[in-house]
Amino acid sequence: MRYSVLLGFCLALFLVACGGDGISIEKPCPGSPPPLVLCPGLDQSFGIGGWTVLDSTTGGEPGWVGIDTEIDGSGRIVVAGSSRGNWVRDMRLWRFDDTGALDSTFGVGGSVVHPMPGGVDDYAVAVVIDGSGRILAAGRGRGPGSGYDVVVWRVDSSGALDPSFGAGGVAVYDHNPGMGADDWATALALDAGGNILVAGSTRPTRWDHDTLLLRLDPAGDLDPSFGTGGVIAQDFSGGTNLSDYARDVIVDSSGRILLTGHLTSDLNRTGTDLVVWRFDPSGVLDPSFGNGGLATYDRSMTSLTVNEIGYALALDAIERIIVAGTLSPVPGSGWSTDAALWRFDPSGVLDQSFGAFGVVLQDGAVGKPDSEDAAFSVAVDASGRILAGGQSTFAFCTTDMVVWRFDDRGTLDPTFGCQGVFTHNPEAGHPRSSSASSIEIDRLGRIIAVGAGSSSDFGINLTLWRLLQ
Ligand SMILES: [Ca+2]
Ligand SMILES: [Ca+2]
Ligand SMILES: [Ca+2]
Ligand SMILES: [Ca+2]
Repeated sequence: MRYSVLLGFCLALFLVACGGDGISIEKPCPGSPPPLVLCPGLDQSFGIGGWTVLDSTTGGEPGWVGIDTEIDGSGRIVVAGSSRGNWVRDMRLWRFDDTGALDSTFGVGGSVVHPMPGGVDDYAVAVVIDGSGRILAAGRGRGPGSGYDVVVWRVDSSGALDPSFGAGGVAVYDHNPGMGADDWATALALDAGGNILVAGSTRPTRWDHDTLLLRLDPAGDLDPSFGTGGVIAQDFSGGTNLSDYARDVIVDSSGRILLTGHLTSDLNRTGTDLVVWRFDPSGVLDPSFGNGGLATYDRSMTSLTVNEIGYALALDAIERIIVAGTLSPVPGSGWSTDAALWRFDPSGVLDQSFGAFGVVLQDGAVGKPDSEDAAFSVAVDASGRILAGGQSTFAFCTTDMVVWRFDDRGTLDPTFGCQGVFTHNPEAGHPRSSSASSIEIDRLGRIIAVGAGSSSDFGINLTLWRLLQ
C-alpha cells in the first residue's frame, strides 16, 4: 500500500516521537527543492528569529530528541527527551529561559541526564511539573532480563534527582517480572491529590500490546487503592496479538481519568480504531461515558479498512474532549494519512457541531496535496481556539513541523499563520525533516512547540519554536 510505504519513510521522526523500536533517519531527497517560504507567527524575541535548535554536532552528543514540554511557574520551558552517548540512549531533561536560551541554573549547563545502570537505553517521553515545582518525567528503560520497564524520574527545580521519590529519584515498574516483556510509559498526569498517573502499554507477547495505566503516590509507590494494586493492565481489543495502546492521559475537574490511544478490532476488520477511555478516580471504567467507559471512532467501510489513532487529549472550558491524531487512508486526500481532530461531549458522544460530523481532517499543510500528515499534540487557548501540533510531508521523504489553529467549530483560523496553518523547517529548502511533537501555551498566550529536526550529519536536533498568539 502506498500510504504505508510513505509512512515508513516519512514518519521516521514520528517513530522516534512515539516510542517505536527503531530510530531511523531518512535520506535526503534527490532534486532541488524550492526555497523556504515562512508563514507569519514566529516570535522574534525567542531564540534566533523565533526558534532555537540544539545541534547534536556542536552539543557533543548526537541525537538530541525532545518529545514533551511543560512550562513551569516561572515561565521556564522544560523539555523531556533523550540523548545518545557511547551508542546508548539516556533520558535527558533541558530547561530553557524565556528567551529560548538554556537555563544554566538547571542541571549542568541547563540539562540533566540520567543513565540507567548497566549501560542500557532509556528514554523520557513525558513531563509534568507538580505544585512544589518538582519535575516528573516518564518513559522507559531496559532492566536486566525484564525487557523495557516503565520508568518515572523526579528531579527538584535545580535538576537534582529527588531521593524522596522511588529509589533515589527513580521509580521502575515491570509488569510481568521474569517474563522479559516490554512495558512503556507514553504520558503523565497529576491528580488533585498529587498522585501520578502514568499511561502506556505493556506487551504480553511480541505481537501484542495491552493498555497500561498506573497510579503512583507522591512518594513514587504504586497506590493500592487504584485498580489492582495500583495497576490497570487490560486488553481492549478482544483478541490475542491485537494492539491496544494508551498515548495520552488527562484528569478532568471531577478527578476522572481520560486516556486516548487506539484499539484493534479483528471482528470487523476495521484496523485500528480511535478510543477515549474514562475511568473514575478509583480506576473503574465509567459506565456513564461512551459505551461502558469507552468512546470509539471508526470510519471503515465494507471494502476499506480505515485506521484511526489518538495521540493527544485536551479539555475545553466546558470539558468537551478534543483528541488529536491520524486517520488513514483518506480517499479525498489521495489515500494518504491526514491529521485528524475529534471532539466528544462530556458523555463521550461525538460532537456533531465540530468540523464535519465531529471530525476535522487536515491534508497538505505545506502545500503538497495528498501529503502524509499527523497531529501529535493539542491545546486549547484562553479564547477557546484549538491548536494542534504535528508534521506534514513536503517531499517524498521529508516532513515540516506544523501548527494548526482552529476556531471553536473546528474551522481553520485565517488570522493565524498562512490561513490557519504555520509550518517551518529549520533548513531552507526543506532538505530534511522537522516535526512538532508537543505544544504548550504560556501565560502570555504564546505557543511553544518542541520537536526534532534532522540535520546534514543525519543526527537529530532538539528544536523549539515560539509563536505569537
Ligand atoms: Ca518489562
Ligand atoms: Ca492487546
Ligand atoms: Ca478503524
Ligand atoms: Ca494527507
